[in-house]
Amino acid sequence: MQIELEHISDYNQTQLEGHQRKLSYWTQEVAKAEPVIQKLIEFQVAIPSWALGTGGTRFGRFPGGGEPRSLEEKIADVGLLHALNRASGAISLHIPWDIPTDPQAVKQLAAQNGLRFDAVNSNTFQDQADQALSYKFGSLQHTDAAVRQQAIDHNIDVIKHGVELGSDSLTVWLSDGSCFPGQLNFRKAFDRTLSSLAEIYAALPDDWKLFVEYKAFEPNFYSMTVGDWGSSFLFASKLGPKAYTLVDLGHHLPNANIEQIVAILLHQGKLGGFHFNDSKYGDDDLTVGSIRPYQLFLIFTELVDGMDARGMNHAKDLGWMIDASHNVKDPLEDLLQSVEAIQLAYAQALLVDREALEEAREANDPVRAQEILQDAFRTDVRPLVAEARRRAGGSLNPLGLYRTLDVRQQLIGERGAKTFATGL
Ligand code: AOS
Ligand code: ZN
Ligand code: ZN
Ligand code: ZN
Repeated sequence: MQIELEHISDYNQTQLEGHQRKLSYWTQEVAKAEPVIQKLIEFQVAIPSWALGTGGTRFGRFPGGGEPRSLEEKIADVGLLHALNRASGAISLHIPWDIPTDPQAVKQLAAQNGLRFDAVNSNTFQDQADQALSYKFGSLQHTDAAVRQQAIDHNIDVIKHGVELGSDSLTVWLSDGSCFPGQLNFRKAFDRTLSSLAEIYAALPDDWKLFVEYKAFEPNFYSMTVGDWGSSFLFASKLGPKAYTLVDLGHHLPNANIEQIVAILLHQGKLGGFHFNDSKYGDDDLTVGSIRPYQLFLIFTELVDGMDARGMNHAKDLGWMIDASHNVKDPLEDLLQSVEAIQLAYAQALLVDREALEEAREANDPVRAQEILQDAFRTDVRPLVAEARRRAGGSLNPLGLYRTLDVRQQLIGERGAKTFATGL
């Protein structure tokens, strides 16, 4: 299945009149609209290789068919997304689920699809068939030095795979922790994790970054060794300048003020990247923006403000990635929705009148401050996002074209109705 340029242009032609009508408001506001459109065109969100299939839940899995069966097919899927929205130009791989047999060929395939390789992810939360020692009681924190060494070696191997593909960052997410009070010596677990991470850090190429991802709970439900931004920040600070905290939106205790966390990390130069998703209760799986779009907007407002304050490039200086899992939706449709939600929040954040906001803050005027933020949040920026896509060569309505072309049915025809994508 390929999405041809003429598919895009024919479909866009059918949408053009309506699009231009919606865009006409912005033709009066060109000074505001143009910079937003330009920034949107540059902004790319990486797709994780493990989100292309139906992961299901621990209770069951209801595969939708036509899922990618190999790394090549995963790249092809991300290529489809990128052809539709021109905003998914990167893929994040997971080792060992995605070990390339022929890295050169894989690199070439990605390039043909207009994709680059985002952060590579290690896996010490499962035991692999050929593995000597078990991670049942942790990996980098383990009481047994041999288990720690095995996990360190794995991470170094992941870096090597990443180097071959042209990736420039490693994300370490650890399931390490404990299930019951008393099980773990917190101080020893911290020290062991730190010294293991230091060995991985030492193996990083000069231009690489190490992202330390935190998670409040799951799969360990009593304690997680990298359980919050504080511990991640500590690890990253002690490791050195190439280590950063990675924020996964779904990894906080309920109602955490994520925008404040983001603001402080960014202010300290220690925010490295993002895993976008949404959650209602304690999950980390739902479509971005499906539950708390205002929170997403507030986070982006801090991101834009904090990055500008540090002179950072929005498109390049942080790792932007989706991390979600699918149960009842077509994963590709869900990912299109997630990317769009991210773009909308980003565009709205770009519209915030930050000068006026700062004045309201200095004048202790919370009403005015709230009005300024909500004014941006309540602006319909969908025409701007669509226009950015159109100018970049994508579809005015990616989901609409995906359905018009019956992409899933085509993939089922090519790959079969019963497919199993490796991953969560
Ligand atoms: C787990 O909850 C984390 O979000 C990880 O970032 C990710 O889902 C995992 O590494 C995928 O294997
Ligand atoms: Zn390997
Ligand atoms: Zn994550
Ligand atoms: Zn997660």
